[in-house]
Amino acid sequence: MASSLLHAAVGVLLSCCLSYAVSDTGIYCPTTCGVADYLQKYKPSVEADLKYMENKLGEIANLTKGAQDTVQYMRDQSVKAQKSTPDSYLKSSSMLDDIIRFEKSIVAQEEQIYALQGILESNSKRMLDLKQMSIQLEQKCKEPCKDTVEIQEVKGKDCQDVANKGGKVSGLYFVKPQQAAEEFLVYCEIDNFGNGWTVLQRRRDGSLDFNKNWVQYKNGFGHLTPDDSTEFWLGLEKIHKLSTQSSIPYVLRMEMVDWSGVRKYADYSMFRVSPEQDMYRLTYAYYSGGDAGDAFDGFDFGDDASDKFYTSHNGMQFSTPDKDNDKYDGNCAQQDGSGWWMNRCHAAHLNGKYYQGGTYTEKDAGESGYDNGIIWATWHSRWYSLKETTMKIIPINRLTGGGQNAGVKQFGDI
Ligand SMILES: [Ca+2]
Repeated sequence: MASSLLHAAVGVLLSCCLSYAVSDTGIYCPTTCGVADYLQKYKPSVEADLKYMENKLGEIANLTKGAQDTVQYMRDQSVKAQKSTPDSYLKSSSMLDDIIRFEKSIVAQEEQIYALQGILESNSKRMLDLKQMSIQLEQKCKEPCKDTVEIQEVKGKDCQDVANKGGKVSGLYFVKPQQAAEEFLVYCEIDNFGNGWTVLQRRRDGSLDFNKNWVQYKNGFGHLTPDDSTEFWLGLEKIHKLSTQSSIPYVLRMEMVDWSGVRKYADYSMFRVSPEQDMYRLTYAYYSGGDAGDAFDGFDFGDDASDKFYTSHNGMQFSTPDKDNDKYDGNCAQQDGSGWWMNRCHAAHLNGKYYQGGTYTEKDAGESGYDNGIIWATWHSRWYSLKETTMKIIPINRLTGGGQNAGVKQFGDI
């Protein structure tokens, strides 16, 4: 018990958290400091266990000592008896039998004593190991506690606010939108011009499965890292709180990289996501620029005259495999295995399935056979899945007067 707890504790302590999980419940995984606190909390009970074991070992040692004394006493008595017994009596067979039996029992007792001594030694060794581990842990816990994941100290209501308040580097920051009950962690992309982008979504390498349910899309999933190396969906509730907090509207920028390394973007002004009662509906005023084309406005795939109308996204509610809010008889999100502002179904789909290499087929798309990749139809075909994406927002006034280009340059740093 004591040893297994200690082993586990050492293991946890040494494998520190390198990133923050955006979990279903919105709880982040513990930091190194958190683990240290946990160890401190359980230290007294572990020490009590150790003390208890030490006492028990002491008792065993005493018992063994007692047995040794008894054997010694019996040996002494035997010698004495041999010396004081007349020869005639020794010849008596019954007396000899007694002595032989007596000697045998001494041998048996000695064997038991050896066995006990063996156990005692191995227990003492274990005790020593435990004590050493305990000392190691104590020293570790006395070291000044520093989180492995670096979180910047500046806070704000979004990343632009953070940048305005002196946040100079990209990384993890706590933000608290005006209507939010609690602050939460975000990745802020801050460039040399003082632009502070709040990142909502990140695809990099397909390491994160985007086939999630309503609650997961609501609360967010994946991991945030200070070096922006991991995939995540920040969560609709946070996106709603961020995008609707200010009288200054936001621009949503979709940044994408294809498998040839080409980077393109599309900007949408006055981006907002409505509250959950309205199923986190997407609205924006207009496509305000970019070289990736306006896929959010739908795309004429050539299948049907109404293609463009039914693949536009402005005004759509959010759908997940378990919550169908789309304009289709079936369930787009279920067919595609993703959450998105589905129409019937899409021309832009950045939460789609990750396909290594980009090109995929109806067969690859599985049972439904529909295009379910990471799609931006005004740039690449719907049977081409993009390599990297970023969805991020910034107050609209930052993009007037050259800020826009600065943002694109910043993207080149990845
Ligand atoms: Ca439907």
